[in-house]
Amino acid sequence: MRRVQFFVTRGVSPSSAKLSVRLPTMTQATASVLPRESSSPSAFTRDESEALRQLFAEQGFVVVRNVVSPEKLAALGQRVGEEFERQKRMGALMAGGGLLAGHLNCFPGVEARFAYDALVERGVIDLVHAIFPRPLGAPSVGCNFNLPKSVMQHYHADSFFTEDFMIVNVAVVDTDLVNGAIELAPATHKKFYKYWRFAVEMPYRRGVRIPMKRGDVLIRTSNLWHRGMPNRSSVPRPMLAFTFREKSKDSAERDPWALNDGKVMFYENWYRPTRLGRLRERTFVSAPITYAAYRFVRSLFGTKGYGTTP
Ligand SMILES: O=C(O)CCC(=O)C(=O)O
Ligand SMILES: [Fe+2]
Repeated sequence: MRRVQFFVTRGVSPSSAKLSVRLPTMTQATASVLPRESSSPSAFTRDESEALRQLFAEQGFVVVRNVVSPEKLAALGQRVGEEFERQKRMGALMAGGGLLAGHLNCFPGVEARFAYDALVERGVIDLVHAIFPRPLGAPSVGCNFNLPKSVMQHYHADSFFTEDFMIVNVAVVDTDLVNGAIELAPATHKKFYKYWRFAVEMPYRRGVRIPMKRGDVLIRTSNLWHRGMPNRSSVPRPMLAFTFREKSKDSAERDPWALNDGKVMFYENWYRPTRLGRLRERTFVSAPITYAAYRFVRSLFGTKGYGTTP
């Protein structure tokens, strides 16, 4: 299936001085660019918020520039990286679970709280609530930890279509085409694609890469198809991920920072750290076409083979 995974790479210009709303076309970058001065902690105006809401409805994501302190993020990235090295040395990491493909999940620890506070202060969290059609619960706190020499992920959505949620990514390092800026397929959140239909209709031909500076924010719906890209640099690429799901009546408020006693933790992403999981992961890393074909066939039958089911 990789044969048909041709994609277009386009940058996103951060140069616009004011809110620019660009709707998706074949030739333009589709990310909204909203640079904000670090000296102005104000939230969005009503007009800005409405414009971003509309843009989000159209393309399934928006980018807000320069939200979180780059200095604090640099220190956080350093700590998370050191913790990864320490756990690796001690043999404390799981076997597989994304380690072979180079895409891990992590909990960035309670020390990442300043990033969430900045999102609140700058009105990003209010915007997320304004965008989502139903009341949202407390956030979950996570992070993608992408290793040097990681491979290209297959295109996927992060949720089953009817169980969509909101994702707020914060770039912890400058992220570009070298260390693997995420690729998004704009507007693919509007339709329920099974993997085979996604492969046949090829909406990824309008795929866009989203380079981000440390402190920039990407807001996206879990229904938007996307893929993590190879990290060809020599250092890991961490990206914070705050996720917001629909508020459920019976769930008690939990402290999202209390996970693992507030300490940094690395855990599986996509592949299970089991024998079968490692087999699948090895198959994907060494023969992505075989694996994509497997997903294609699986998605033809029954309920398997959507975005998140490997
Ligand atoms: O690393 C990235 O840019 C995205 C990773 C991703 O989409 C995932 O692991 O689900
Ligand atoms: Fe994903």
